[in-house]
Amino acid sequence: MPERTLIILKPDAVHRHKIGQIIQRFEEKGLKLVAAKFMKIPESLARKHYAVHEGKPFFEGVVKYLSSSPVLIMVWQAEGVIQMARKLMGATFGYEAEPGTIRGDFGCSRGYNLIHGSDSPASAEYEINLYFKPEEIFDYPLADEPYLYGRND
Ligand code: IDP
Ligand code: MG
Repeated sequence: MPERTLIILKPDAVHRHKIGQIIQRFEEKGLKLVAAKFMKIPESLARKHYAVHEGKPFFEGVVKYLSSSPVLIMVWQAEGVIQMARKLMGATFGYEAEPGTIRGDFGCSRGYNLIHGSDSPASAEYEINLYFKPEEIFDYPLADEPYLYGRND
């Protein structure tokens, strides 16, 4: 199975009406959406999501941020999708993210940064399992897959 990554459009993306523009970047890239869910993440689940950051000075703040308001949670699939999504997102905060990236184009805050994306295959697996049951994820052939993912050699 091709690689999968967990993407969350965080509360500020929803409040700032950026959902459509952000999803457009993933679609334009040719990545495949295989699951989606709009929900308010309970604080206990946000703590599990950011467990790797427990004890850091920003931990309580980021848990509060993620669980403060509904978010759009998605799984995107493609070979190499984890790194591709991280490149589309840009550096952690908009004030330092490159123009052309989601965080670089849509914000300059040092706190609110619009989007979460898994940073490794292990964290992708952990994070996808936090939000989705296997039967909530749908793989299917895209009509343009031979052109999107194919080689001609
Ligand atoms: P990432 O989202 O680019 O992977 P991480 O270092 O994994 O960045 O941090 C997770 C989240 O925690 C960030 O997206 C951001 O919302 C928040 N965060 C990280 N570092 C800081 C900080 O120094 N101050 C405030 N919030 C932070
Ligand atoms: Mg991270």
